[in-house]
Amino acid sequence: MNLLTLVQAAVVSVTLFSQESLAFPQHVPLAGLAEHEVQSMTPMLKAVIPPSPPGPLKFDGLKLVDDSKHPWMPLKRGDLRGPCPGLNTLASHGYLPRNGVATPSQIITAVQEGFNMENKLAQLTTYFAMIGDGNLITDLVSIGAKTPLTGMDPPPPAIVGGMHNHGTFEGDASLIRGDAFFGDNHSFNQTLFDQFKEFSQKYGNGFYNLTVAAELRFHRIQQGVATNPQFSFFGLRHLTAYAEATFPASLFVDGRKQGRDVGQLDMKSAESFFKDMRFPKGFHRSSSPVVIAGLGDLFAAHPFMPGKNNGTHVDSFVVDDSLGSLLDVCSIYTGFVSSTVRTLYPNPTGVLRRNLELNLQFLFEGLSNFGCNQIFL
Ligand code: HEM
Ligand SMILES: *[C@@H]1O[C@H](CO)[C@@H](O)[C@H](O)[C@H]1NC(C)=O
Ligand SMILES: *[C@@H]1O[C@H](CO)[C@@H](O)[C@H](O)[C@H]1NC(C)=O
Ligand SMILES: *[C@@H]1O[C@H](CO)[C@@H](O)[C@H](O)[C@H]1NC(C)=O
Ligand SMILES: CC(=O)N[C@H]1CO[C@H](CO)[C@@H](O)[C@@H]1O
Repeated sequence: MNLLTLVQAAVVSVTLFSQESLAFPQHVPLAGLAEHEVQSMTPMLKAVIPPSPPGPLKFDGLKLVDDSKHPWMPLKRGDLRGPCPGLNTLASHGYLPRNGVATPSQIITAVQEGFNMENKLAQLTTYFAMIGDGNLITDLVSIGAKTPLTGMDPPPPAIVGGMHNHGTFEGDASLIRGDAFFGDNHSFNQTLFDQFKEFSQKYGNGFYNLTVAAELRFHRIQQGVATNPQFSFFGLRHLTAYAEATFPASLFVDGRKQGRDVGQLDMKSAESFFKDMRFPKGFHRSSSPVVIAGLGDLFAAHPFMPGKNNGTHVDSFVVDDSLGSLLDVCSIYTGFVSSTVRTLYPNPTGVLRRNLELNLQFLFEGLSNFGCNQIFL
């Protein structure tokens, strides 16, 4: 994003709407801004103290979630959707605000309620995204930057930022979305979805399961190395890329499935989530809280270490685990806080600093199962 333009736009909007600070989009990320840029934006932001994240569900069993209180609705002008098919679906059913802008607490509540994602996993994932892509002063993050709607007149406004910022959480080698290098890092890509179906046919007898996930995950990495000179598979992305590949086999499978059908996602349901951002009709969430299962097996099937192509040439991949690797989740956390966060927020002061510290605390608490050493700013 062009930071200068953003700050100039901010200054113009404060001049034009001096009584209306909320005219300025409150979810614009602050990551990557210089101290003076944050300062010129701060008066336009409604500062809050971020609350502690919600705990586990009271009832965490099987439940119809495609219910009458949460009807699917098509996108309206200005609604934001992004690279996560899970969050997109939750927004289109009203488990998240339908405009796609939410607080971390709303996201944690929604992924638990709608998909039965386990509490600590939800907390960890959400705060990685919030710290990387959200507005820490207002406690808001957008699940994407731009609505994928086409053919609207006038075209929807392009708002910078949110979860399809490239390189913080969103990254290369996604299963059904292209790499940012190719110009579109967020839209559903039919060619890639056809490949998803082809792999599900070949390795899963028509269903996506963890065997398919291992093969497709590896194949998308190889495609990136071979076609994208800027291919980056590094730090947090090493963990998220493998973790996300397991989600369709766990979170997108109807919780009523039993026996051999558990962990097998049919292609009609897959298309409903990925393409239409919609629960299959009558969808029931998982019958128990979902943790990342099978991550070790997925990696072991085709171990691929973190690293990058060199920026100018394909097939120039060099291993680089200086920001950690999923072999040790704590190393990813340490790399994220001590390097990524310090680069994104070079000199946080005032409310930004207080809120960053609180968000880092919530992130760390999300890791409580891993026994990592806490890193402070
Ligand atoms: C807990 C909060 C969550 C956050 C902050 C989050 C965020 C994201 C982001 C930023 C991406 C893009 C990464 C990339 O591929 O470049 C992503 C991908 C993905 N997410 Fe989520 N997500 C969350 C929960 C969920 C849930 C509950 C599900 C499933 C029900 C889910 C399923 C997926 C899948 C399958 C992908 C990979 C898409 C692909 O490879 O094309 N996520 N998520
Ligand atoms: C979808 O992905 C394929 C394979 O990476 C690519 O060739 C194509 O240009 C992409 N399509 C769009 C519409 O971005
Ligand atoms: C995936 O499906 C294939 C074909 O039915 C099967 O051989 C394999 O064991 C399944 N893998 C898992 C993890 O369920
Ligand atoms: C990238 O790698 C290629 C060989 O794979 C090399 O010719 C090129 O000079 C390298 N570029 C940089 C910027 O290191
Ligand atoms: C940095 C990057 O590549 N991000 C791009 C993601 O996709 C949107 C929409 O195409 C672009 O505006 C961003 O520049």
